[in-house]
Amino acid sequence: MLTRSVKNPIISRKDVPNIYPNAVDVSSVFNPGAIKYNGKYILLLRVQNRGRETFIMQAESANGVDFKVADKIVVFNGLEKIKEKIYHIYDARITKLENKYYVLFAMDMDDGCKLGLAKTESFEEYEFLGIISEGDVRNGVLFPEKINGKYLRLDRPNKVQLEGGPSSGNTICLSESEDLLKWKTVKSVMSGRFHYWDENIGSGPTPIKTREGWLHIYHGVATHFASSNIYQAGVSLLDLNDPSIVLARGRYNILEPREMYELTGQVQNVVFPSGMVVEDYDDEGFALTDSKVLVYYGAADTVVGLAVSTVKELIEASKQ
Ligand code: BMA
Repeated sequence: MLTRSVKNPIISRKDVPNIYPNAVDVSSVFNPGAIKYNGKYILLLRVQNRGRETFIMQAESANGVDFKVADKIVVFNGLEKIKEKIYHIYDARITKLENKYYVLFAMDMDDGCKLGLAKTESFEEYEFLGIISEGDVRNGVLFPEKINGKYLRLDRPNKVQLEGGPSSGNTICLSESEDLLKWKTVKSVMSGRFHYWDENIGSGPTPIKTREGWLHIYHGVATHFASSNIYQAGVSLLDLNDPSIVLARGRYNILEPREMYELTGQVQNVVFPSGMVVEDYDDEGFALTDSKVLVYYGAADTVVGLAVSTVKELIEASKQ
C-alpha cells in the first residue's frame, strides 16, 4: 500500500552542497521532517559529516520528488544560549500549528537525548524556543492543533539499550502543555509488541487529522534477529478527542527494508519515516480519504526515500 518513488533514493550525499568547514563531502543525509508550505515541499534533513557530526539542512521542491538542498546549515537562533554541550541535532519533525511552523528535534547531550523546539514563519529564520523534555526522550512530535484546550505531543522515553547500539524505547507517550514549553506526561499510548515487527517503537511524522481519527505513522524495530535490528514503518489510528486511545493498529508493517539502499548503508536494514505530506483536506481541516500521501523516510541512515499512498489505504492498513 506504499509505493516507492521510481526516483528513490530521492536525496543522497551527492545532492548536498559543500559548505566549508562543517559540511564538506558529507557521509549521509536521512530522516527528513516534511511539510508543504506555500505550494512548495520543504524537508529538514539530518546530515552527517565525516566527523559523524549531525546537523540539519533544508531542501525544497516544486513537485515533492526533485529536491534542491540549500547551501547553508540551518541555524536555530538562540540555541547558542544553551550552556551544556550539544553533540548532535537530528530527526526533525515539522508541524503547522496556529499558522506557525514548529520544528521538534532530538539533541544528544551528556545526560541523554532531549527534545528541542524551534519556530519559523517562513522557513528562512528559525527561533529556538527551548529544551522541552526531561530525562532521555526521542521521537517527539506535536499535534497540529490544541485538543481540549491543551497542546499535545507524542514522545518516546528511551528505556531500552539496544545491543551494541543506541538506547531506544518501547512505549509511545502522550504529553500535554499549556504553553508549548512546559510539558507533562499524561499517559502511555502504545507499546511495542514483543516477538513481532514492532518490539521497540517511536512516532514518525506529525499525525494527520482524518474523519476516522489521527493517522499516526510510527517506526517499529524488530530486535530478535541475531545480526541486526530491522527498522520498519507501521500505522495506527488514534482517537480525535483523546489521542491516548488507539482505535486501530496494523498487524503488519507498511514499509520494510527491501531495496538495496534500505538494506545496506551506514546502518543496515532501516526505513525510518519522519515526514509526511497529505495533499488534500476538506474545508474543516480533515484529510480527504482519496488524498495522495507522500511519506518521506530515511533509508539505512544514509539516504532519503519517498513512498506514496492514499489516506484511505493507510487507514485500511491500520485495521488489518
Ligand atoms: C534511532 C535514531 C534514528 C536512526 C535509527 C536507526 O535510534 O537514532 O535517527 O535512524 O536509530 O539507526
